[in-house]
Amino acid sequence: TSSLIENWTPDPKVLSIHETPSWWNKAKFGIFIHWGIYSYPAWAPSGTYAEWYDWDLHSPDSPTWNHHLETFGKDVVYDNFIANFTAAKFNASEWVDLFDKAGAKYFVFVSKHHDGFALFDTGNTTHRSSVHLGPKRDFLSELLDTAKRERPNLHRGTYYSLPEWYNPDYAKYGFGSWPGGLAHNAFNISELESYTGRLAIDDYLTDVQLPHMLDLALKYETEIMWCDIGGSNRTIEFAAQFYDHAFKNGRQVTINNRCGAVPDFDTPEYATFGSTQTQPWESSEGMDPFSYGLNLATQANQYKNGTTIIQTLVDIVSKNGNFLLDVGPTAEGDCIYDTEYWFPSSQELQPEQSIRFTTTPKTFCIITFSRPQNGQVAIQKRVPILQGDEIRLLDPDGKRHALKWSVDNESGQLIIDVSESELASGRYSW
Ligand code: FUL
Repeated sequence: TSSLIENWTPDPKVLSIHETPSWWNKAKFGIFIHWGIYSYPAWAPSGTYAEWYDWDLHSPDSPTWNHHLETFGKDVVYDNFIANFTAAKFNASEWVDLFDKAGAKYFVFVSKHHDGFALFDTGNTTHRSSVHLGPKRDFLSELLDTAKRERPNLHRGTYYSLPEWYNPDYAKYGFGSWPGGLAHNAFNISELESYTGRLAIDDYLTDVQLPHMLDLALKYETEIMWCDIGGSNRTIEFAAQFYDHAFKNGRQVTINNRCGAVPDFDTPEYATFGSTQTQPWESSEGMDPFSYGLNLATQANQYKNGTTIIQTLVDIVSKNGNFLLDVGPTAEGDCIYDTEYWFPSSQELQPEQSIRFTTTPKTFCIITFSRPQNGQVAIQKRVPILQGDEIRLLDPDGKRHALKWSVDNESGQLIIDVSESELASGRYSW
């Protein structure tokens, strides 16, 4: 693939030929981790992101503002929560073990969100990090080193927010309605005073953003640069060095579409496409109905259950996408990894039946979301099954059951008889 080209130059035309590596195309399922200062207050009104706590705190009389006053009082500012972010129980081995058991092939760790608090060593660009403040630990290196050592097949990615909401050094690049450090918080305490860990620098892009991104790529050796927001950036310079370094070290890496330039893949958020896409894409969402960061206001029964998660994964994979889930579910099945989407897609065939298809060079996979009625699975249109092919039930324990099947000559409908299978006996739960 294009990842194998050497001598990348900071030229958008050259960089635009880069594409997602084959490991990423095959991986299908990843875990996204939103974790930071916001994990302590961990609160948002239903339907909004809890990792936006500090933003919502700047909106007088908002639900978050009122919640904050009642819970913590007006003298507590967001940066006071750095002391509460102790991460005392963090154990990188347990995390990578859980990702692996959940069936994930990669993970994306939020290394710095819009609040500007980094979970990696920001050296002397800023001291607003978990290495300089609070727990005094480099969580990114703990996680990536452990994954490299203990789960070498698990690919490692980093989310990085290009802008920072309240960093005064970002102000001149102000992005949309983002104040870039000019705002005061809801209690009228100057963020200039409370933006802990900021050092004197000349230019945010040159002295903070680009060095951070290069550190993530060259020192921490991230395999996915998952930027957020875009806006002003030095991504062209970054990408050339990122790809060159990876090539020299025999690795294949990728960047998403939020770095402001030269994207490899799209990133719909809490959303999926209605049909197959020929461009690579990855949909992300939390297990929470509408938050990536932990939201204590969400009830346990509101979280997505295993069935929903697996059906979302199957739906996305059948349309040529990857699924990046914000916490760890259990997922099984070898009709997911290393597969390709089948064109024409399942959706154009039988939306009402909730049947999805994926393929490998040797196998055509038919996945149904609901228990077959009358002991039969009926596929309305022609699918690539030929006389002499065997259709088998895929069993999570690895056993294989051959099923009887026939094709109606006139309609071309494929009828699979599942009446004598474990599928009909109810051993599978839906
Ligand atoms: C968005 C952010 O604003 C959200 O908080 C979250 O990180 C999501 C993945 O990207 O743009």
